[in-house]
Parts: sequence; structure tokens; C-alpha cells
Amino acid sequence: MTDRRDFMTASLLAPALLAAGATGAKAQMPAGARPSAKLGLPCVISTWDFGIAANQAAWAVLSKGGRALDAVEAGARIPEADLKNHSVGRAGYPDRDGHVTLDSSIMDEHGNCGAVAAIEHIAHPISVARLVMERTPHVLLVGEGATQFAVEQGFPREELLTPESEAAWRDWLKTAKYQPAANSEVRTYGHEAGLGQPGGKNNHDTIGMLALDAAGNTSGACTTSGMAWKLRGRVGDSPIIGAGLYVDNEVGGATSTGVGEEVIRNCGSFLVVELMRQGRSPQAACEEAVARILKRKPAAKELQVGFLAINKRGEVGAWAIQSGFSYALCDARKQDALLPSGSVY
Ligand code: SD4
Repeated sequence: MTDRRDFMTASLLAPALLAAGATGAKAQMPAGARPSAKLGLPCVISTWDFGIAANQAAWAVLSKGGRALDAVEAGARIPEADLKNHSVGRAGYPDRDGHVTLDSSIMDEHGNCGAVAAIEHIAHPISVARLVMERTPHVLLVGEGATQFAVEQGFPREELLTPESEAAWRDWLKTAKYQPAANSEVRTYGHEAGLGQPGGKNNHDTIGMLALDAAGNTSGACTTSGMAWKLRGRVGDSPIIGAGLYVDNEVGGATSTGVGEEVIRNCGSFLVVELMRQGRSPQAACEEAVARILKRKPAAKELQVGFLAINKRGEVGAWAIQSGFSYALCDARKQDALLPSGSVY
């Protein structure tokens, strides 16, 4: 059953919190309030403002009684195809040598999962990840082998570096300063702060999407071009099952965004799901996962990591080290809601 009051609470909080985000100010939570929401089934949530359009594509599947797995794949393909989005899929910013390399993972309600890492020349890595899951005995294919598999499966081999992304890369080459830590731009981190745009404050961002279908089954997807100007061969958390994405149909699912190295070190999404299994709310689980990162490495407070989670009841949680992380919610009542996550700093 849907809890309308919970959802309304979240919705009513949103304008004030979004206003704080828009001014670059710390997103202040009213005392005792958490930016959590409860959605009715079916529903879909995803990271960042580009999650709104992605959710709409997922909703087209869910609202017809479709499977959560089909919904998250359809949703993740939207930012992958968006030429204005420089942190996911086609037009993603390249590595420091000018190669666009993409990371994606997908997981279904049966615990099946598939992923590709550092795949090149394929515009929809999330769909390749799904075929790794469905058509091979493996979970993860990387690099050239992943591209070869995709081409064998009928995906076109394409140039993904757009003129705009190439210009941004050439601009970066003038200084070639490789400082992923600086990407978090403390207290201004967020898509709305110019993320992914040339000259923007941040140069990495990911869509993580979690859906519950009408049958109550959970699936998730995560896809990214990773950190702009990364070292060649660098792989982040997004294609690592248990780090950037984890789903357990008894519990719910979790996904992450931000500096993937910190998420991998802490098995972030698996941790969030396990904490929910032990009885924590999605919100409390996300907060604990962020706290673990900071406990192990206090210097991570200069970085950004955000977690987004949903449990089987449709309760949503989100938490990040820095303010500025937002997520999009969609169920039968609300198609385009965007909420800011709470943050430690
Ligand atoms: C990575 N987690 O490759 C991704 C990037 C990201 O917000 O999400 N940025 O580390």
C-alpha cells in the first residue's frame, strides 16, 4: 500500500532543499527530517537530474506491467544517448589519451548480473551488460573483449568522441592536471552546478537506476563514462557488482555515484543492501555506508560519494558526503520529482 503522507512529506521538503542547492549553499535538512520518500509500486528512482528523463523511459515499461529489468535498461539508455551528457555513454568525456571508455552493470530479481568495463566504440553499454548476463556464463567483460562481444551481438561499432567532448579534452590537455579528488569541488558538487559541461565544476557523474515492478520484483542498472581524463584502463565502481550496484530481491537495491575508488574499497552498494537486510531503512543504510567510507579514510571528506537505495516496500533513501547530490523519483503519482540528497558536509 502506498503511504501518501510519506511521499508528500518528501515533496514538501523538496522546494526548500532545492533552493538551498541552487544557491550552492549546503543543503540543510530541517531537524529530524530526512530526504526519504515512499513510493507506490511500480516505481523507479535514479541518480541526478538526468534521472528524470531516464525514469520516464523506465516508466513507459513499468506502467504497462513490464519487468523491472526491462525498465532499468530502457531508462539507462536515455542518458547514454544524450549528446549533452558528458558523463554517460556517447559523448562521454574521454580518458587522458582521448579514448571514450564506458562502464555499465545490470542486475535482475534472480541475482543474475552482467557488466562491461572500459568498453569502447559501443554507444549502449548497458544493453551489452544485459547480454553478458543473458548470453554468456560470465559476469564481466572488459576492454577489447567487451567490444568484440558487442559487435558479435550486432551492436554497431561507432566513434563516441563528439567534437564537443574532444574540444573539452584538448582544453584539459593544456594543463593535463589529473586530480580526480578536485572533481568533488566541495559543497558545489552536483549536476546542476555545471557538472559534465565544459568549464563545469565537476567532470564525472553516473546514472544509477533502481526499479520495482508491479509484481514487486527489483532490478538495477548503472552506467557511466567514469571520470573524465582518467588514466587509460581505469575502471570505476559502476561495473563492479556490489560496488556501484547491488540488488537482492528479498531486500531491495542500491547504487552509487561519485569517486568510484572509495565505493569499491567499501563494497558500497552491497553494504547498503546488507544493512537494509539487517533492518535499517534505506536512508539509515545509505548514511551508514557514507560514514564507513569516512571512518576508514577521513580525507574522503574532500571527495564526493553518494548512495541511493530502495527497499521492497518502496521506501527510498539517499545520502552523500557533499551536498549537491540529487535523485529522481517516479511512481504513478509523481513522474518527474527531483529531490536533493542529504549530506555529511
Ligand atoms: C566512477 N562512480 O567511475 C563513477 C563516476 C561517478 O559521479 O559516478 N561520478 O567512479
